[in-house]
Amino acid sequence: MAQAINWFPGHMRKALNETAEYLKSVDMVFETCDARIPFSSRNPELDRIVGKKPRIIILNKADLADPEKTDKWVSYFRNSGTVAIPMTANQKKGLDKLVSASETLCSDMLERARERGREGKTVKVMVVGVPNTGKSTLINALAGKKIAVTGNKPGVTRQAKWIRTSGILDLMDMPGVLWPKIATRRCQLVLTATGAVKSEVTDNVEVAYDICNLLWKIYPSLMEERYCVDGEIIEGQYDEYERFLAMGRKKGCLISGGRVDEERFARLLLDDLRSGRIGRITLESPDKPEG
Ligand SMILES: Nc1nc2c(ncn2[C@@H]2O[C@H](COP(=O)(O)OP(=O)(O)OP(=O)(O)O)[C@@H](O)[C@H]2O)c(=O)[nH]1
Ligand SMILES: [Mg+2]
Repeated sequence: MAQAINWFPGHMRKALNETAEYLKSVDMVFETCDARIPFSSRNPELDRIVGKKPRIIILNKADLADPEKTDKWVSYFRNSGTVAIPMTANQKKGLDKLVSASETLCSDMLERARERGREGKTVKVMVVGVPNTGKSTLINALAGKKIAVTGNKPGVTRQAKWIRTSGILDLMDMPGVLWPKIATRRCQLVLTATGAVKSEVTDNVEVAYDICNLLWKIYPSLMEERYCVDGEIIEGQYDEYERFLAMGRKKGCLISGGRVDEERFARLLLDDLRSGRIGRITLESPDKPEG
């Protein structure tokens, strides 16, 4: 990305400090990540802070991800000793599995509480993760009502907030956080393209162009289907920039003189990707996490 992006604004540092502080008073952590990028959407700073506290990884937005790769990620996490559950929080899919996995993970604690006569002991869960991965949506789904504010952009939740459910879980909604040094350009790209970074601070054309090239490598047939109805744009026939322009032309993103409106096409492509119109895609595999 050409311009300098502050990946870690002040409110995220504050939220990360609060995570460390509040962690002491919770029993368990739900860490949401984006099922399309389970590697890049896990925050190493959060991982360090959460440490050995019982946690469940939630592969959210599973409806947008490639199901075969999601299965591979679940096995990968299982083999490394962590429970991971695919979820589509906005359709309430995966909730039962999550609740029963939480009960299993906290069964000793609940048993000890029962022995001491505390039948109604709840499990206190802190919900953390990078921005826009569906933390607040998940909490609303578990609570069965819209209490937490949600939104189709990163940075919606700004303050920690406890939300009770009618079941055994009490949930703390946390603001989404990134980390100061996002090591690779690829990681920056996929976080931006999937919507974890504010689009106002990024260059849409640059992000769309780079993600477009990546998608052509990983999912050529989905790209061909969505953008080249008559098979005119075939990989190899154009160089990458010509292909990008040809796709824009095909979608009718033109300005006077017949030139391609790159900004308009970039927004269209990013919107297609974020809303699943290209198809179910996962940009990272456990055996090759960085693609
Ligand atoms: N397709 C899809 N969209 C989802 C899913 N879960 C949440 N969303 C959408 O993702 C967007 C972000 O959801 P939020 O719950 O606000 O995300 P958040 O993690 O709380 O975001 P911050 O508070 O900004 O960190 C909203 O538009 C939700 O409707 C899902 O499983 N699938
Ligand atoms: Mg939120």
